[in-house]
This record gives sequence, structure tokens and C-alpha cells, in this order.
Amino acid sequence: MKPFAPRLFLGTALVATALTLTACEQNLGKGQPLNVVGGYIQMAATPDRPAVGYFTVQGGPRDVQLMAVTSDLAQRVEMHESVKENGVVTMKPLVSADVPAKGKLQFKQGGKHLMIWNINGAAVRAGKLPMQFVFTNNNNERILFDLPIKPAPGGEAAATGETAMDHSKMDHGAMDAEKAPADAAKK
Ligand SMILES: [Cu+2]
Repeated sequence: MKPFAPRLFLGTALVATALTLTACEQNLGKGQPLNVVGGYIQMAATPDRPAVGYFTVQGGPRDVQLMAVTSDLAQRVEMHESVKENGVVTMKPLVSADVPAKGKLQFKQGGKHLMIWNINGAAVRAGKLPMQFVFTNNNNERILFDLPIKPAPGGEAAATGETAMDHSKMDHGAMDAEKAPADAAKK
């Protein structure tokens, strides 16, 4: 029987810890929890271009950071920020984005945005892409949220929207650079 004693003790300690955390969370939990509260994906005018994603995160009781957004049904998802320098808009990859306590983080047109490559056709037909939002709190809390997918804009919208300013000019340069040597080697 002796071997069980330490285990029982450990078990009791874990339960006590869990209760303490729960009480603590409840105190902090008055007000809104951290959550993803809306957004959408805009398909690009041509399939070889990345789609653009926008969304809003509602801050919880603590400051946290959004570390990544991922999807099993897209080849690649990156967080970017549009920055105007000397009148020229360029985009930079974002490593993380702050979500202030009780505040808001917005990925929106002309600012922070997601670039999403090769969304699975079934997801496009279903009109939504299941995504995971990964945060720094609670050992990397993951919030699941389906972003609705809007078809590519037509006409004027295509010429003025973010998708148009995209990425042909913009240098997702790293990516093009990676491709270039391979293409050169074929010749
Ligand atoms: Cu971008």
C-alpha cells in the first residue's frame, strides 16, 4: 500500500491547484472573455494570388498576444501589416500582434491582414475556412473560428481593394526569391 501514498498526496495537491486557478479565473472573468468575434476572407481575383483575411479579436481580462493563425485547409497563412513609407505602401510579415485586456485587435483593410495561400476547394465551396487563432495565454490557448469566404471582387473593387494592391508588387519577395533559383536551374 505504501507506494500509493505519494500519489494520493500529489493528486490532492493538483486538485487544490485546480480549484485555486478556477477561483482566480472567475474573478478575472467578469467581463468579456478573449474571443474571435468576426471577420471574413476575400478571395483574390485570380487563383494564383493569395486570399486576404480580416477579423476582430475581443480582448479578455489580460493582455495577450496573437502568435499565429493557422488552417488545416490552406497551404499557408501569414500575418502581415501594410505600412506606408514615403508614400509607398509595403507589407511586412508580423510575428505577433497585441490584444490589449478588455480592448480589441483588428485585422482590417489597409492595416494588419492575413494572407492565405491555396485554400482547399471544398472550403471555398462551403463558403468558410476553419481557422485556429493561437495566443500566448494559458499555454497557447487556441480559439477555433470559421471565417466566411467572400468571392473575388469584380470590376472597380478589384482595382482598388487590398487584393489588388497585393502582392504582385509586394514582395512576398522572400517567396519569389525562393522560387527564382529553381526556375533558373531549369533553363
Ligand atoms: Cu500581405
